[in-house]
Amino acid sequence: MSVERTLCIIKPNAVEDCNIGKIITRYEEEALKIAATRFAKLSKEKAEGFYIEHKSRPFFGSLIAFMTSGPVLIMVLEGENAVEKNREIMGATNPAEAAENTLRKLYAKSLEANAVHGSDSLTSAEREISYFFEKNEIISTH
Ligand code: IDP
Ligand code: MG
Repeated sequence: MSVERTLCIIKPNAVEDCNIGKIITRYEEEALKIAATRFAKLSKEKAEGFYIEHKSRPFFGSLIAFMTSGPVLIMVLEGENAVEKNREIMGATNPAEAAENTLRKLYAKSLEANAVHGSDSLTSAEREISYFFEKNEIISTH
């Protein structure tokens, strides 16, 4: 295992429901530390670029409307095996299929409003981190 960085977004439903604190606490308990963060309301263009891989999917328009519906907390998380670890902590995309005690099981409202985003590979993590943060905004925790 090695120290990795992954991109996490606390999505609008979890911000609206005041679950930011509980979600960050969970990451800290699991040894994923914040290396960069920004509170933002995404523009349509920024959200579309972020989810570009899903552009042809039927849910794309609705997903962009949801992701721009309210503020989000964007974070770079750093720690051992961070990419896979965050996917485990988040749980399955569909909260109905997410394991007990995962963030999506605990805080999702629906398949779309599923509380958190996490990069799905190291390659995605690199793209997603540089999509939101300049190098000098990321502060190594290790
Ligand atoms: P992931 O977030 O677990 O990586 P992806 O397949 O990359 O899942 O989908 C990106 C996001 O799009 C999901 O987190 C969810 O918010 C939304 N989404 C995925 N599939 C559907 C769907 O079938 N209907 C509505 N929204 C969806
Ligand atoms: Mg994904």
